[in-house]
Amino acid sequence: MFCYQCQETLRNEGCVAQGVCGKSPETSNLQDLLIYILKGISYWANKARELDVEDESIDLFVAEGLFVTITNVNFDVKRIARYIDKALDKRRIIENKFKEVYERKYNEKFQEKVPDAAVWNPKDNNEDEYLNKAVEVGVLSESDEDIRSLKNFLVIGLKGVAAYTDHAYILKHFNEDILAFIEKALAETLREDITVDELINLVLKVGEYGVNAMALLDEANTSTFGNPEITQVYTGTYETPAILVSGHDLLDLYEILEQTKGKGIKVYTHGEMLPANAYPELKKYEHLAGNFGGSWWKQQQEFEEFGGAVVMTTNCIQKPRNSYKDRIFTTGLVGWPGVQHIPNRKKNGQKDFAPVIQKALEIGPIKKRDGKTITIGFAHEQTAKVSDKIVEAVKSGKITKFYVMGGCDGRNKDREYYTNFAKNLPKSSVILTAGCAKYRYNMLDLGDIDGIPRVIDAGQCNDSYSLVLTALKLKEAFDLKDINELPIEYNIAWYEQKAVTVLLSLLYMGVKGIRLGPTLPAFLSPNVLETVAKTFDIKTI
Ligand code: FSO
Ligand code: SF4
Repeated sequence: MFCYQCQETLRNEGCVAQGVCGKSPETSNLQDLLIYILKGISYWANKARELDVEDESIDLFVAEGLFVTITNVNFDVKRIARYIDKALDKRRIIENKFKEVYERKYNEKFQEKVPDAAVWNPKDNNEDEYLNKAVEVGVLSESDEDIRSLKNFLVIGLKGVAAYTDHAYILKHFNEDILAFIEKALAETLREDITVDELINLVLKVGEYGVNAMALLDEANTSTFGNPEITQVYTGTYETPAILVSGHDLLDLYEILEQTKGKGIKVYTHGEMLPANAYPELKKYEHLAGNFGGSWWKQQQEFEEFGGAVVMTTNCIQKPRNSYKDRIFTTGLVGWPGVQHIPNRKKNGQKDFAPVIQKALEIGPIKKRDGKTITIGFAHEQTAKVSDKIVEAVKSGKITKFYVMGGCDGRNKDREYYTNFAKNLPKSSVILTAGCAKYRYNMLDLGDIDGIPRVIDAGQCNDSYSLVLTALKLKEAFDLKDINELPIEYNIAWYEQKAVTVLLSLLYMGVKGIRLGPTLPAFLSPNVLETVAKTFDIKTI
């Protein structure tokens, strides 16, 4: 295996024998092969699109396949192997569709030279063959360091676009253009003659589609669950049966809330699900009782302590301890070998969370714990409502600076920097945050400025889109030409690939001078890093 897609990669070089995240070499290699076949699907899907043939279910499958390979989503070798089976089927379907139309149109067979990813097939679909092929097609199979770096930068950025788009599709909000771009970019990585400049342009284009994907998801979330409202969230627990829901999938939480109505169960959010408490159509459920715990990397201890049933809806799952292995469930694209999985919804139906509910009732009341209350819900609509107040506070000098501190949290010791940074900011500054990075400072009691909290929490990492809208509104309010003239500094923490997409989206919006930490991505070769740093004035922490 060789994997260097996340911030915790070994020695900031690459995981080679076992992932720091817990990924086994088999899982890692099969994920490489899955991506390879997704590129093959994309090759045919692009060709087909040129002849006006489209199959949105295949395009969506490509996005899902990428999502499966994001850090801490799926560790289950068997499930990844089944995704590869499916990918080969899908590839066959789109290849045949394309060839049929081609032959009809040109009256001859399609005879171009086709890349291996578009034609490779195992002899009898067995996992050993998959594993043998996988070692040929991993990250290091590209020999040129800069091309390798850029191709991986591209695929990593696409993973975030794919995840956000998939979330929106689950809520029935569609944008075929985004899926087409994902496939176009993936297919380009198969071109042997692709240049550094072409790849750089594609990487930057990911930022544009990152913004589109986040906008699509924002529309999907807000039109389904309403616009987030400023909300006080309790962080303690009550003595009742309980379910803790982690990850990013709001529809899963909604269905759990529906199915637990009147059953005496309280439902709590964890990690990136915290922002759900601010959506009107979710907060209306009285048994949505608050948030328990912090960011993903504390889950082993927190899930153990929690005591009730736990559902992981997306990333970031860690190896479940034996103490809670029988009361944790995965759903959607998440997988851990041996952990009970709640299957997907059937057409127009809900997922069946009965096994989770049964488990929560079987366990009975969890321990009562006291907790503090935190303020959330500052997505763009709410922030716009108080924008006059904010502008006023800036004009009068009560607010001197904004710090955008979104992104991810992680285990790295150096991340204490973010807590200290937040603590030591002048009292006249305001932090704008989104993503699980917020857990480094959202319980610090940093106070408020004339009623404006000093930590403005827009939501999940994808709600960084909200922060960008807020910045654009401020630019308008102050009648500035350039977003970089605002009194805003960007200090972004990254861990997994969605944060890379967010970073590229900020660059696309024209933001310069971003600080990125706690370390710079290992997948950037020295030359690529120099180019990106120079062009966008990216700095370290
Ligand atoms: Fe965090 Fe994990 Fe939202 Fe990520 S829970 S690290 S960027 O998956 O998605 O912020
Ligand atoms: Fe290593 Fe991160 Fe890859 Fe896991 S996802 S194997 S920790 S680089």
